[in-house]
Amino acid sequence: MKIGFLAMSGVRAHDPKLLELGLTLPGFVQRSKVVASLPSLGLLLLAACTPEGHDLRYFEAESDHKEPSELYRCDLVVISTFSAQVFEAYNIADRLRAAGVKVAMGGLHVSVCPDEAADHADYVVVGEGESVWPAVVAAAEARQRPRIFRAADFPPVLMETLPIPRYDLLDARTYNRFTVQTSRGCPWRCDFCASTVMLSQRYRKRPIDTVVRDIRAVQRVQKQAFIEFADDNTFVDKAWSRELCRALTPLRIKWFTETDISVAQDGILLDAMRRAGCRQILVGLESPASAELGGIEMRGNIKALWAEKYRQALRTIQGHGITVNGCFILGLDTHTPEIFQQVLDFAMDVPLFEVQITVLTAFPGTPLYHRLVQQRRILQPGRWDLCTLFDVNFQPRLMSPAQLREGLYWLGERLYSAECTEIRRRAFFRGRRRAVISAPEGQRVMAYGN
Ligand code: B12
Repeated sequence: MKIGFLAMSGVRAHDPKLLELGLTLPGFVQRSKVVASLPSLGLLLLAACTPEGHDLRYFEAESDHKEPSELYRCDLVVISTFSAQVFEAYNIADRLRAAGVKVAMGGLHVSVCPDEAADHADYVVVGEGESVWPAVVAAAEARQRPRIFRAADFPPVLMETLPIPRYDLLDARTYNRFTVQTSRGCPWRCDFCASTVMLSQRYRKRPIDTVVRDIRAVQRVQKQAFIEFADDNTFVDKAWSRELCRALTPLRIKWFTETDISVAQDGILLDAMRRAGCRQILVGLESPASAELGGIEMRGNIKALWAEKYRQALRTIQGHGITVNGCFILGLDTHTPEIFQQVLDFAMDVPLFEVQITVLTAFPGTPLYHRLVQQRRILQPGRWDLCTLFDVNFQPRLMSPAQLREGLYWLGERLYSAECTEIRRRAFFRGRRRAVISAPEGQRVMAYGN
């Protein structure tokens, strides 16, 4: 069969004012532009799990109606879904099926809404794809009737046996970053999280030599690749993390990852990360003060515990020459309209090299979603296209939706202004010079601002 793997590319947002601001404020769009050119790791892994004898092609569609015409010449098209793009994906799937092409759909969204997806795809897959995928291919080859496949009915996906993603299917010139995974899941389980936890509840690390193997595969398609680890929380296990960094160092790559704030407590690890090419970590701070964070995770309560030390911890990390992209969620149940000023003050005080502000988003399948449905606080139920992290689609507890929206604009305009961005960035480079000069191997350094 000719099998087409279709990734939806680009970023999504609907709020017209935000789009307008995004055009003029580099901070809103800068990271979006960078990440928007990432290929789909999930599809490249599925391609690697495809039984021999098929002709495999990788495609991207920026939106509905932008799907390449070659897709219509495939026997089977595989579409990976996130909530924000799922209606576009359904439209494309409907057109493909009308043209006689079989369609298989999987990914985060359809894993929690399989019955909805069954109206648009021949084969819908719930959960991680690697073990179940060969059975889907066989079903399509035998032109079997539509059905829902559940990963839970197949052998568990083992981190030890993950194949090398088929980076070789990519036209490498299109991408400035490539994703590799070192782990799946996160032990803390925030109630709003709609990431890998939608597929499997367990936190699992990969054998380090297989991570190195995958990076070498990326380097074969693009020598100077920037790597983005598509992890939920890379540095949970500090001893394993130090070992990982030691293994990455000789590869001479530059990389970015997502992790929790506890890396700040391990100066040896921070040094190892820096040496291994870590350029930035993205940390979900969510809110500046402890009182706003209680109970946000279902296990650990680590954000509330760390919040008292957030400033110090962030300065320590940045003092080691690793920039932090600090993420804040606006509209938590504890947030009043004062939160916007508080986030601005916090970001400028640390100061954070990069800041990401998003609005609380109830992705289907999350505990947050169930709570808001029960409390009748979803404004437009079923509008998955508003699950962009930027569009307000719920009734905040201590402010109105309009106040939340206005606050987002207000904060974005200030935080990402040329002046504020310059202040935040300059401080990092000053602090970094000092850290590099004064940091003895493995020791914590005097951080910027102390
Ligand atoms: C890389 C990434 C992107 C890339 C995606 C590149 C691409 N084309 O796929 C880009 C930058 C384009 C992107 C965009 C967006 N993203 Co994003 N992104 C991520 C990130 C960091 C990693 C995803 C990843 O690679 N996972 C690893 C792979 C292996 O897992 P996977 O894709 O789920 O695939 C597995 C299974 O789902 C399954 N599978 C998937 N498809 C199929 C199909 C079949 C047939 C089968 C059998 C199995 C199967 O098998 C795979 C292997 O097990 C996650 C956060 C995170 N830490 O996970 C957010 C995340 C996925 N993104 C998110 C969001 C909200 C967005 C945006 C809406 C943001 C915005 N406002 O624009 C847009 C969506 C627009 C779009 N184009 O789809 C949310 C999605 C939540 C949800 N449930 O929908 C996440 C979880 C982040 C978050 N904060 O919550 N993103």
